[in-house]
Amino acid sequence: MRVYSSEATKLRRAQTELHDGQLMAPFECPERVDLVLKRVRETAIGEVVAPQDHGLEPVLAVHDADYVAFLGRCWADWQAAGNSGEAIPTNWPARTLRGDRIPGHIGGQLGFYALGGDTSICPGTFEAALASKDVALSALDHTLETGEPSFGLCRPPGHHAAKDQFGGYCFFNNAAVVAQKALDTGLGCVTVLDVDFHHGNGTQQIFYDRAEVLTQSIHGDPDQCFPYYLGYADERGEGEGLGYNVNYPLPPGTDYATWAERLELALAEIRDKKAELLVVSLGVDTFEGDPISAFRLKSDDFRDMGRRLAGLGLPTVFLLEGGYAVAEIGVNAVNVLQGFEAASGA
Ligand code: OKP
Ligand code: ZN
Repeated sequence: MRVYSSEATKLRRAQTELHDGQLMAPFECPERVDLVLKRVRETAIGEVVAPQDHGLEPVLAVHDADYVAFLGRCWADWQAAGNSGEAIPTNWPARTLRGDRIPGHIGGQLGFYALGGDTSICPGTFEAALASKDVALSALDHTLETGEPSFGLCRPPGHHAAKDQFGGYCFFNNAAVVAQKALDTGLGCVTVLDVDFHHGNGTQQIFYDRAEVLTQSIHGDPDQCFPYYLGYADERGEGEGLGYNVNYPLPPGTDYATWAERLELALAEIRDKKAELLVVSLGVDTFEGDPISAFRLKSDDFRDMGRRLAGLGLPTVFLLEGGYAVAEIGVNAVNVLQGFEAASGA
């Protein structure tokens, strides 16, 4: 298996996260990259390669141009407005206000382009997000060229990022960028399977009315878990995309036996729709020790997850999403990759 990683993904080092009423040190920190990389090296799961610069075009294929431009200038504008702290949105075009105006003030723009207040923008954020999508796209290139599986050590993560909104620690939707790029190189049907604890709302939104990308997510029930306002079982896609989005919400406390039943349903759906490429949004925050999540997967369960994924026999790109039990994040992520390799005889 080929592994892609970039030092530039660590350029974002936010100081603040507004979490459950407290301003604290962010869970999504650059140390996550080093911990996964350390385990990748210990296990020699694959050669670690730096990504190629893929430019903005593949990002603009799934995100709005005004949103991308906003991310590029946000920190400078926030500073120019006289703010000393990090850029944290505090006001939104909520249901009783107008959603069709983009205010001139950076504070108003921040709320317009944010889907939550959990993700502070700081110096290096745009640069790290660019590096993260390059890691993802380079992993895709390798898998399309060789048929071998790849692992993109993406950071910041991507699955919460919508066409024109950041949040949930995500800026560019790496999995969506990769899926769209795969279609643009000639594939007919791609699937994104999101195994992160949190619903992949951004990926769902981006492909909701399209049949070329089957999007599925197994996650904490949004009735109880972030992102709260999307990820319910009755969201099945619309128009041509009807039937091409499947959500598997599960209650807090769910263990691997129950989780794996949903995984089997998702795998059957992928076979049924005849997907040609599997993109795994690989969050390992389903781990029992994760500080912000509530499933009960054990480290060995991640190996079994990899084994089941390999059963599809598809070209596969793994992209890191969440996982915040920093001591175990490397073991759990690499366990998925090892289980996959062992089962595919690669
Ligand atoms: C990012 B990823 C709930 C606050 C939710 C944001 C969680 C972002 C998760 N009290 N905070 O999917 O791992
Ligand atoms: Zn998550």
